[in-house]
Amino acid sequence: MDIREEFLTSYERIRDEVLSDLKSEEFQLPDEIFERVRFCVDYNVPHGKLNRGLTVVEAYRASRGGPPIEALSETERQDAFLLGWCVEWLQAFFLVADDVMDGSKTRRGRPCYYLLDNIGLSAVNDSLLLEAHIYRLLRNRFRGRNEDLELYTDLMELFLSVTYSTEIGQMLDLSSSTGSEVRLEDFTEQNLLRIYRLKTSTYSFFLPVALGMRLAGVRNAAHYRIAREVLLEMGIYFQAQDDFLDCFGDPSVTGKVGTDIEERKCTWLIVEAIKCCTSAQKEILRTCYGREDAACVARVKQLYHELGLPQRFQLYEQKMYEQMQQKLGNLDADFPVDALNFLLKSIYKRSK
Ligand code: GPP
Ligand code: MG
Ligand code: MG
Ligand code: MG
Repeated sequence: MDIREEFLTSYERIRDEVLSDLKSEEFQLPDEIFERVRFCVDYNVPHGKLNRGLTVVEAYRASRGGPPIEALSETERQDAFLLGWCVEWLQAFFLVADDVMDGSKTRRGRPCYYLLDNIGLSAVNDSLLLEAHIYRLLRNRFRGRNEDLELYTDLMELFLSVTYSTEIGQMLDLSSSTGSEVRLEDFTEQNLLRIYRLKTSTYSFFLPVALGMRLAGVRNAAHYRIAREVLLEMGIYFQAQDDFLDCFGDPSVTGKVGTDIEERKCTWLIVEAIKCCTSAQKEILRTCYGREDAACVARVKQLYHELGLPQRFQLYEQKMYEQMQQKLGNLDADFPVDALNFLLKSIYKRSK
């Protein structure tokens, strides 16, 4: 079994650990509600690409000097898998809530959770439940571990602080959609990078690697600082791809239909368009960007084509990839470099 398969196999046991809590004296849940929690978890947690979860495992292995997975003890493996799934749970929490906020229709090739019959806005509470599961799992597994007394609080601290960054990032992401008029002057590179760093890079890139490092016992603050710097940059590249795919990706591959133009989001594409458009083209953007109208959306996409954005994106992607490779090449050997390479490879030229 390879690591991905083994990681996937560990899912049901971890889910049952969360659910068994609900059968205890404390909750005494009726079967119907219990089944609903199970449905929420099964619908939202295990169907992604699993890059974030697997990165925890890879970062743990690399921080331990790169032993093959079979050389780790059962406890070591299960701890790394559990933390990997906690990141997937965090992702599920964010995506359920994000799809409500972005008015999205599909996710991972299926209807968004909030659009299912009998779910609706109770998806908001379900997203909060998914978040709470993370802290139940961490407590069950790590509280009071004698061989590393600070492990539990360090792990909680990481999840809490990263969640806070993401929520602030989401607030910035949503802020361009408010008001009746589009504010093209807000679509600057500086704003874009701040949104990317906060809403995506921190939880998708820094968190999985930091968890793996911490589980392996890395305590040197400078190591986390340097890893953070490289990882935040990788996340910027990743979110630029996400923005590109929102407009130009194939929904049958990405599993989601884009809403960024209608939702008036600050994206890589709009920032790039504003950098290179004429004042006449800018007027088209002022009239058409951020409108819930198919003809306006089509006009914006056409303009993106006229400005050669798909080609510009290819150049950007190549430049970022080379820059990242160089940065990884310059890292000290005692960094989890293999895990960072794994991450970079898994996102380079991605189509989903
Ligand atoms: C990605 O934005 C960012 C998130 C999913 C973080 C959401 C944060 C919350 C606090 C809810 P996106 O909207 O571009 O993602 P997608 O394209 O997958 O909808
Ligand atoms: Mg969003
Ligand atoms: Mg979204
Ligand atoms: Mg997106």
